[in-house]
Amino acid sequence: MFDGNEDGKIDRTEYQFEIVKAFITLDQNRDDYLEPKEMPGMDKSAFDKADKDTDGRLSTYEFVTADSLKFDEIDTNSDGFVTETEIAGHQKRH
Ligand SMILES: [Ca+2]
Ligand SMILES: [Ca+2]
Ligand SMILES: [Ca+2]
Repeated sequence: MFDGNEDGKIDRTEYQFEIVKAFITLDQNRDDYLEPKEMPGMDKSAFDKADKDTDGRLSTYEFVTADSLKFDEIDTNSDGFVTETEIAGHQKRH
């Protein structure tokens, strides 16, 4: 799902694109904000951290810059690519 050019690795550009796509998919009522109920998989503390203006919903910018979704956070070996393994490991930690 994350690997656009199917080389098993996702670079930063590809990753940002996938995050935006995920946002659009999750935004069921198309109001350009994600509410907690639109993201059942996200835990409350991660949501609150990402909700920087504390209005109870995430804008695209808040979502893309969320700590738990940061590229650098997922790229644990810092080679500039995220792999399936790194994503799986990241999901386990959150
Ligand atoms: Ca929404
Ligand atoms: Ca917000
Ligand atoms: Ca990596």
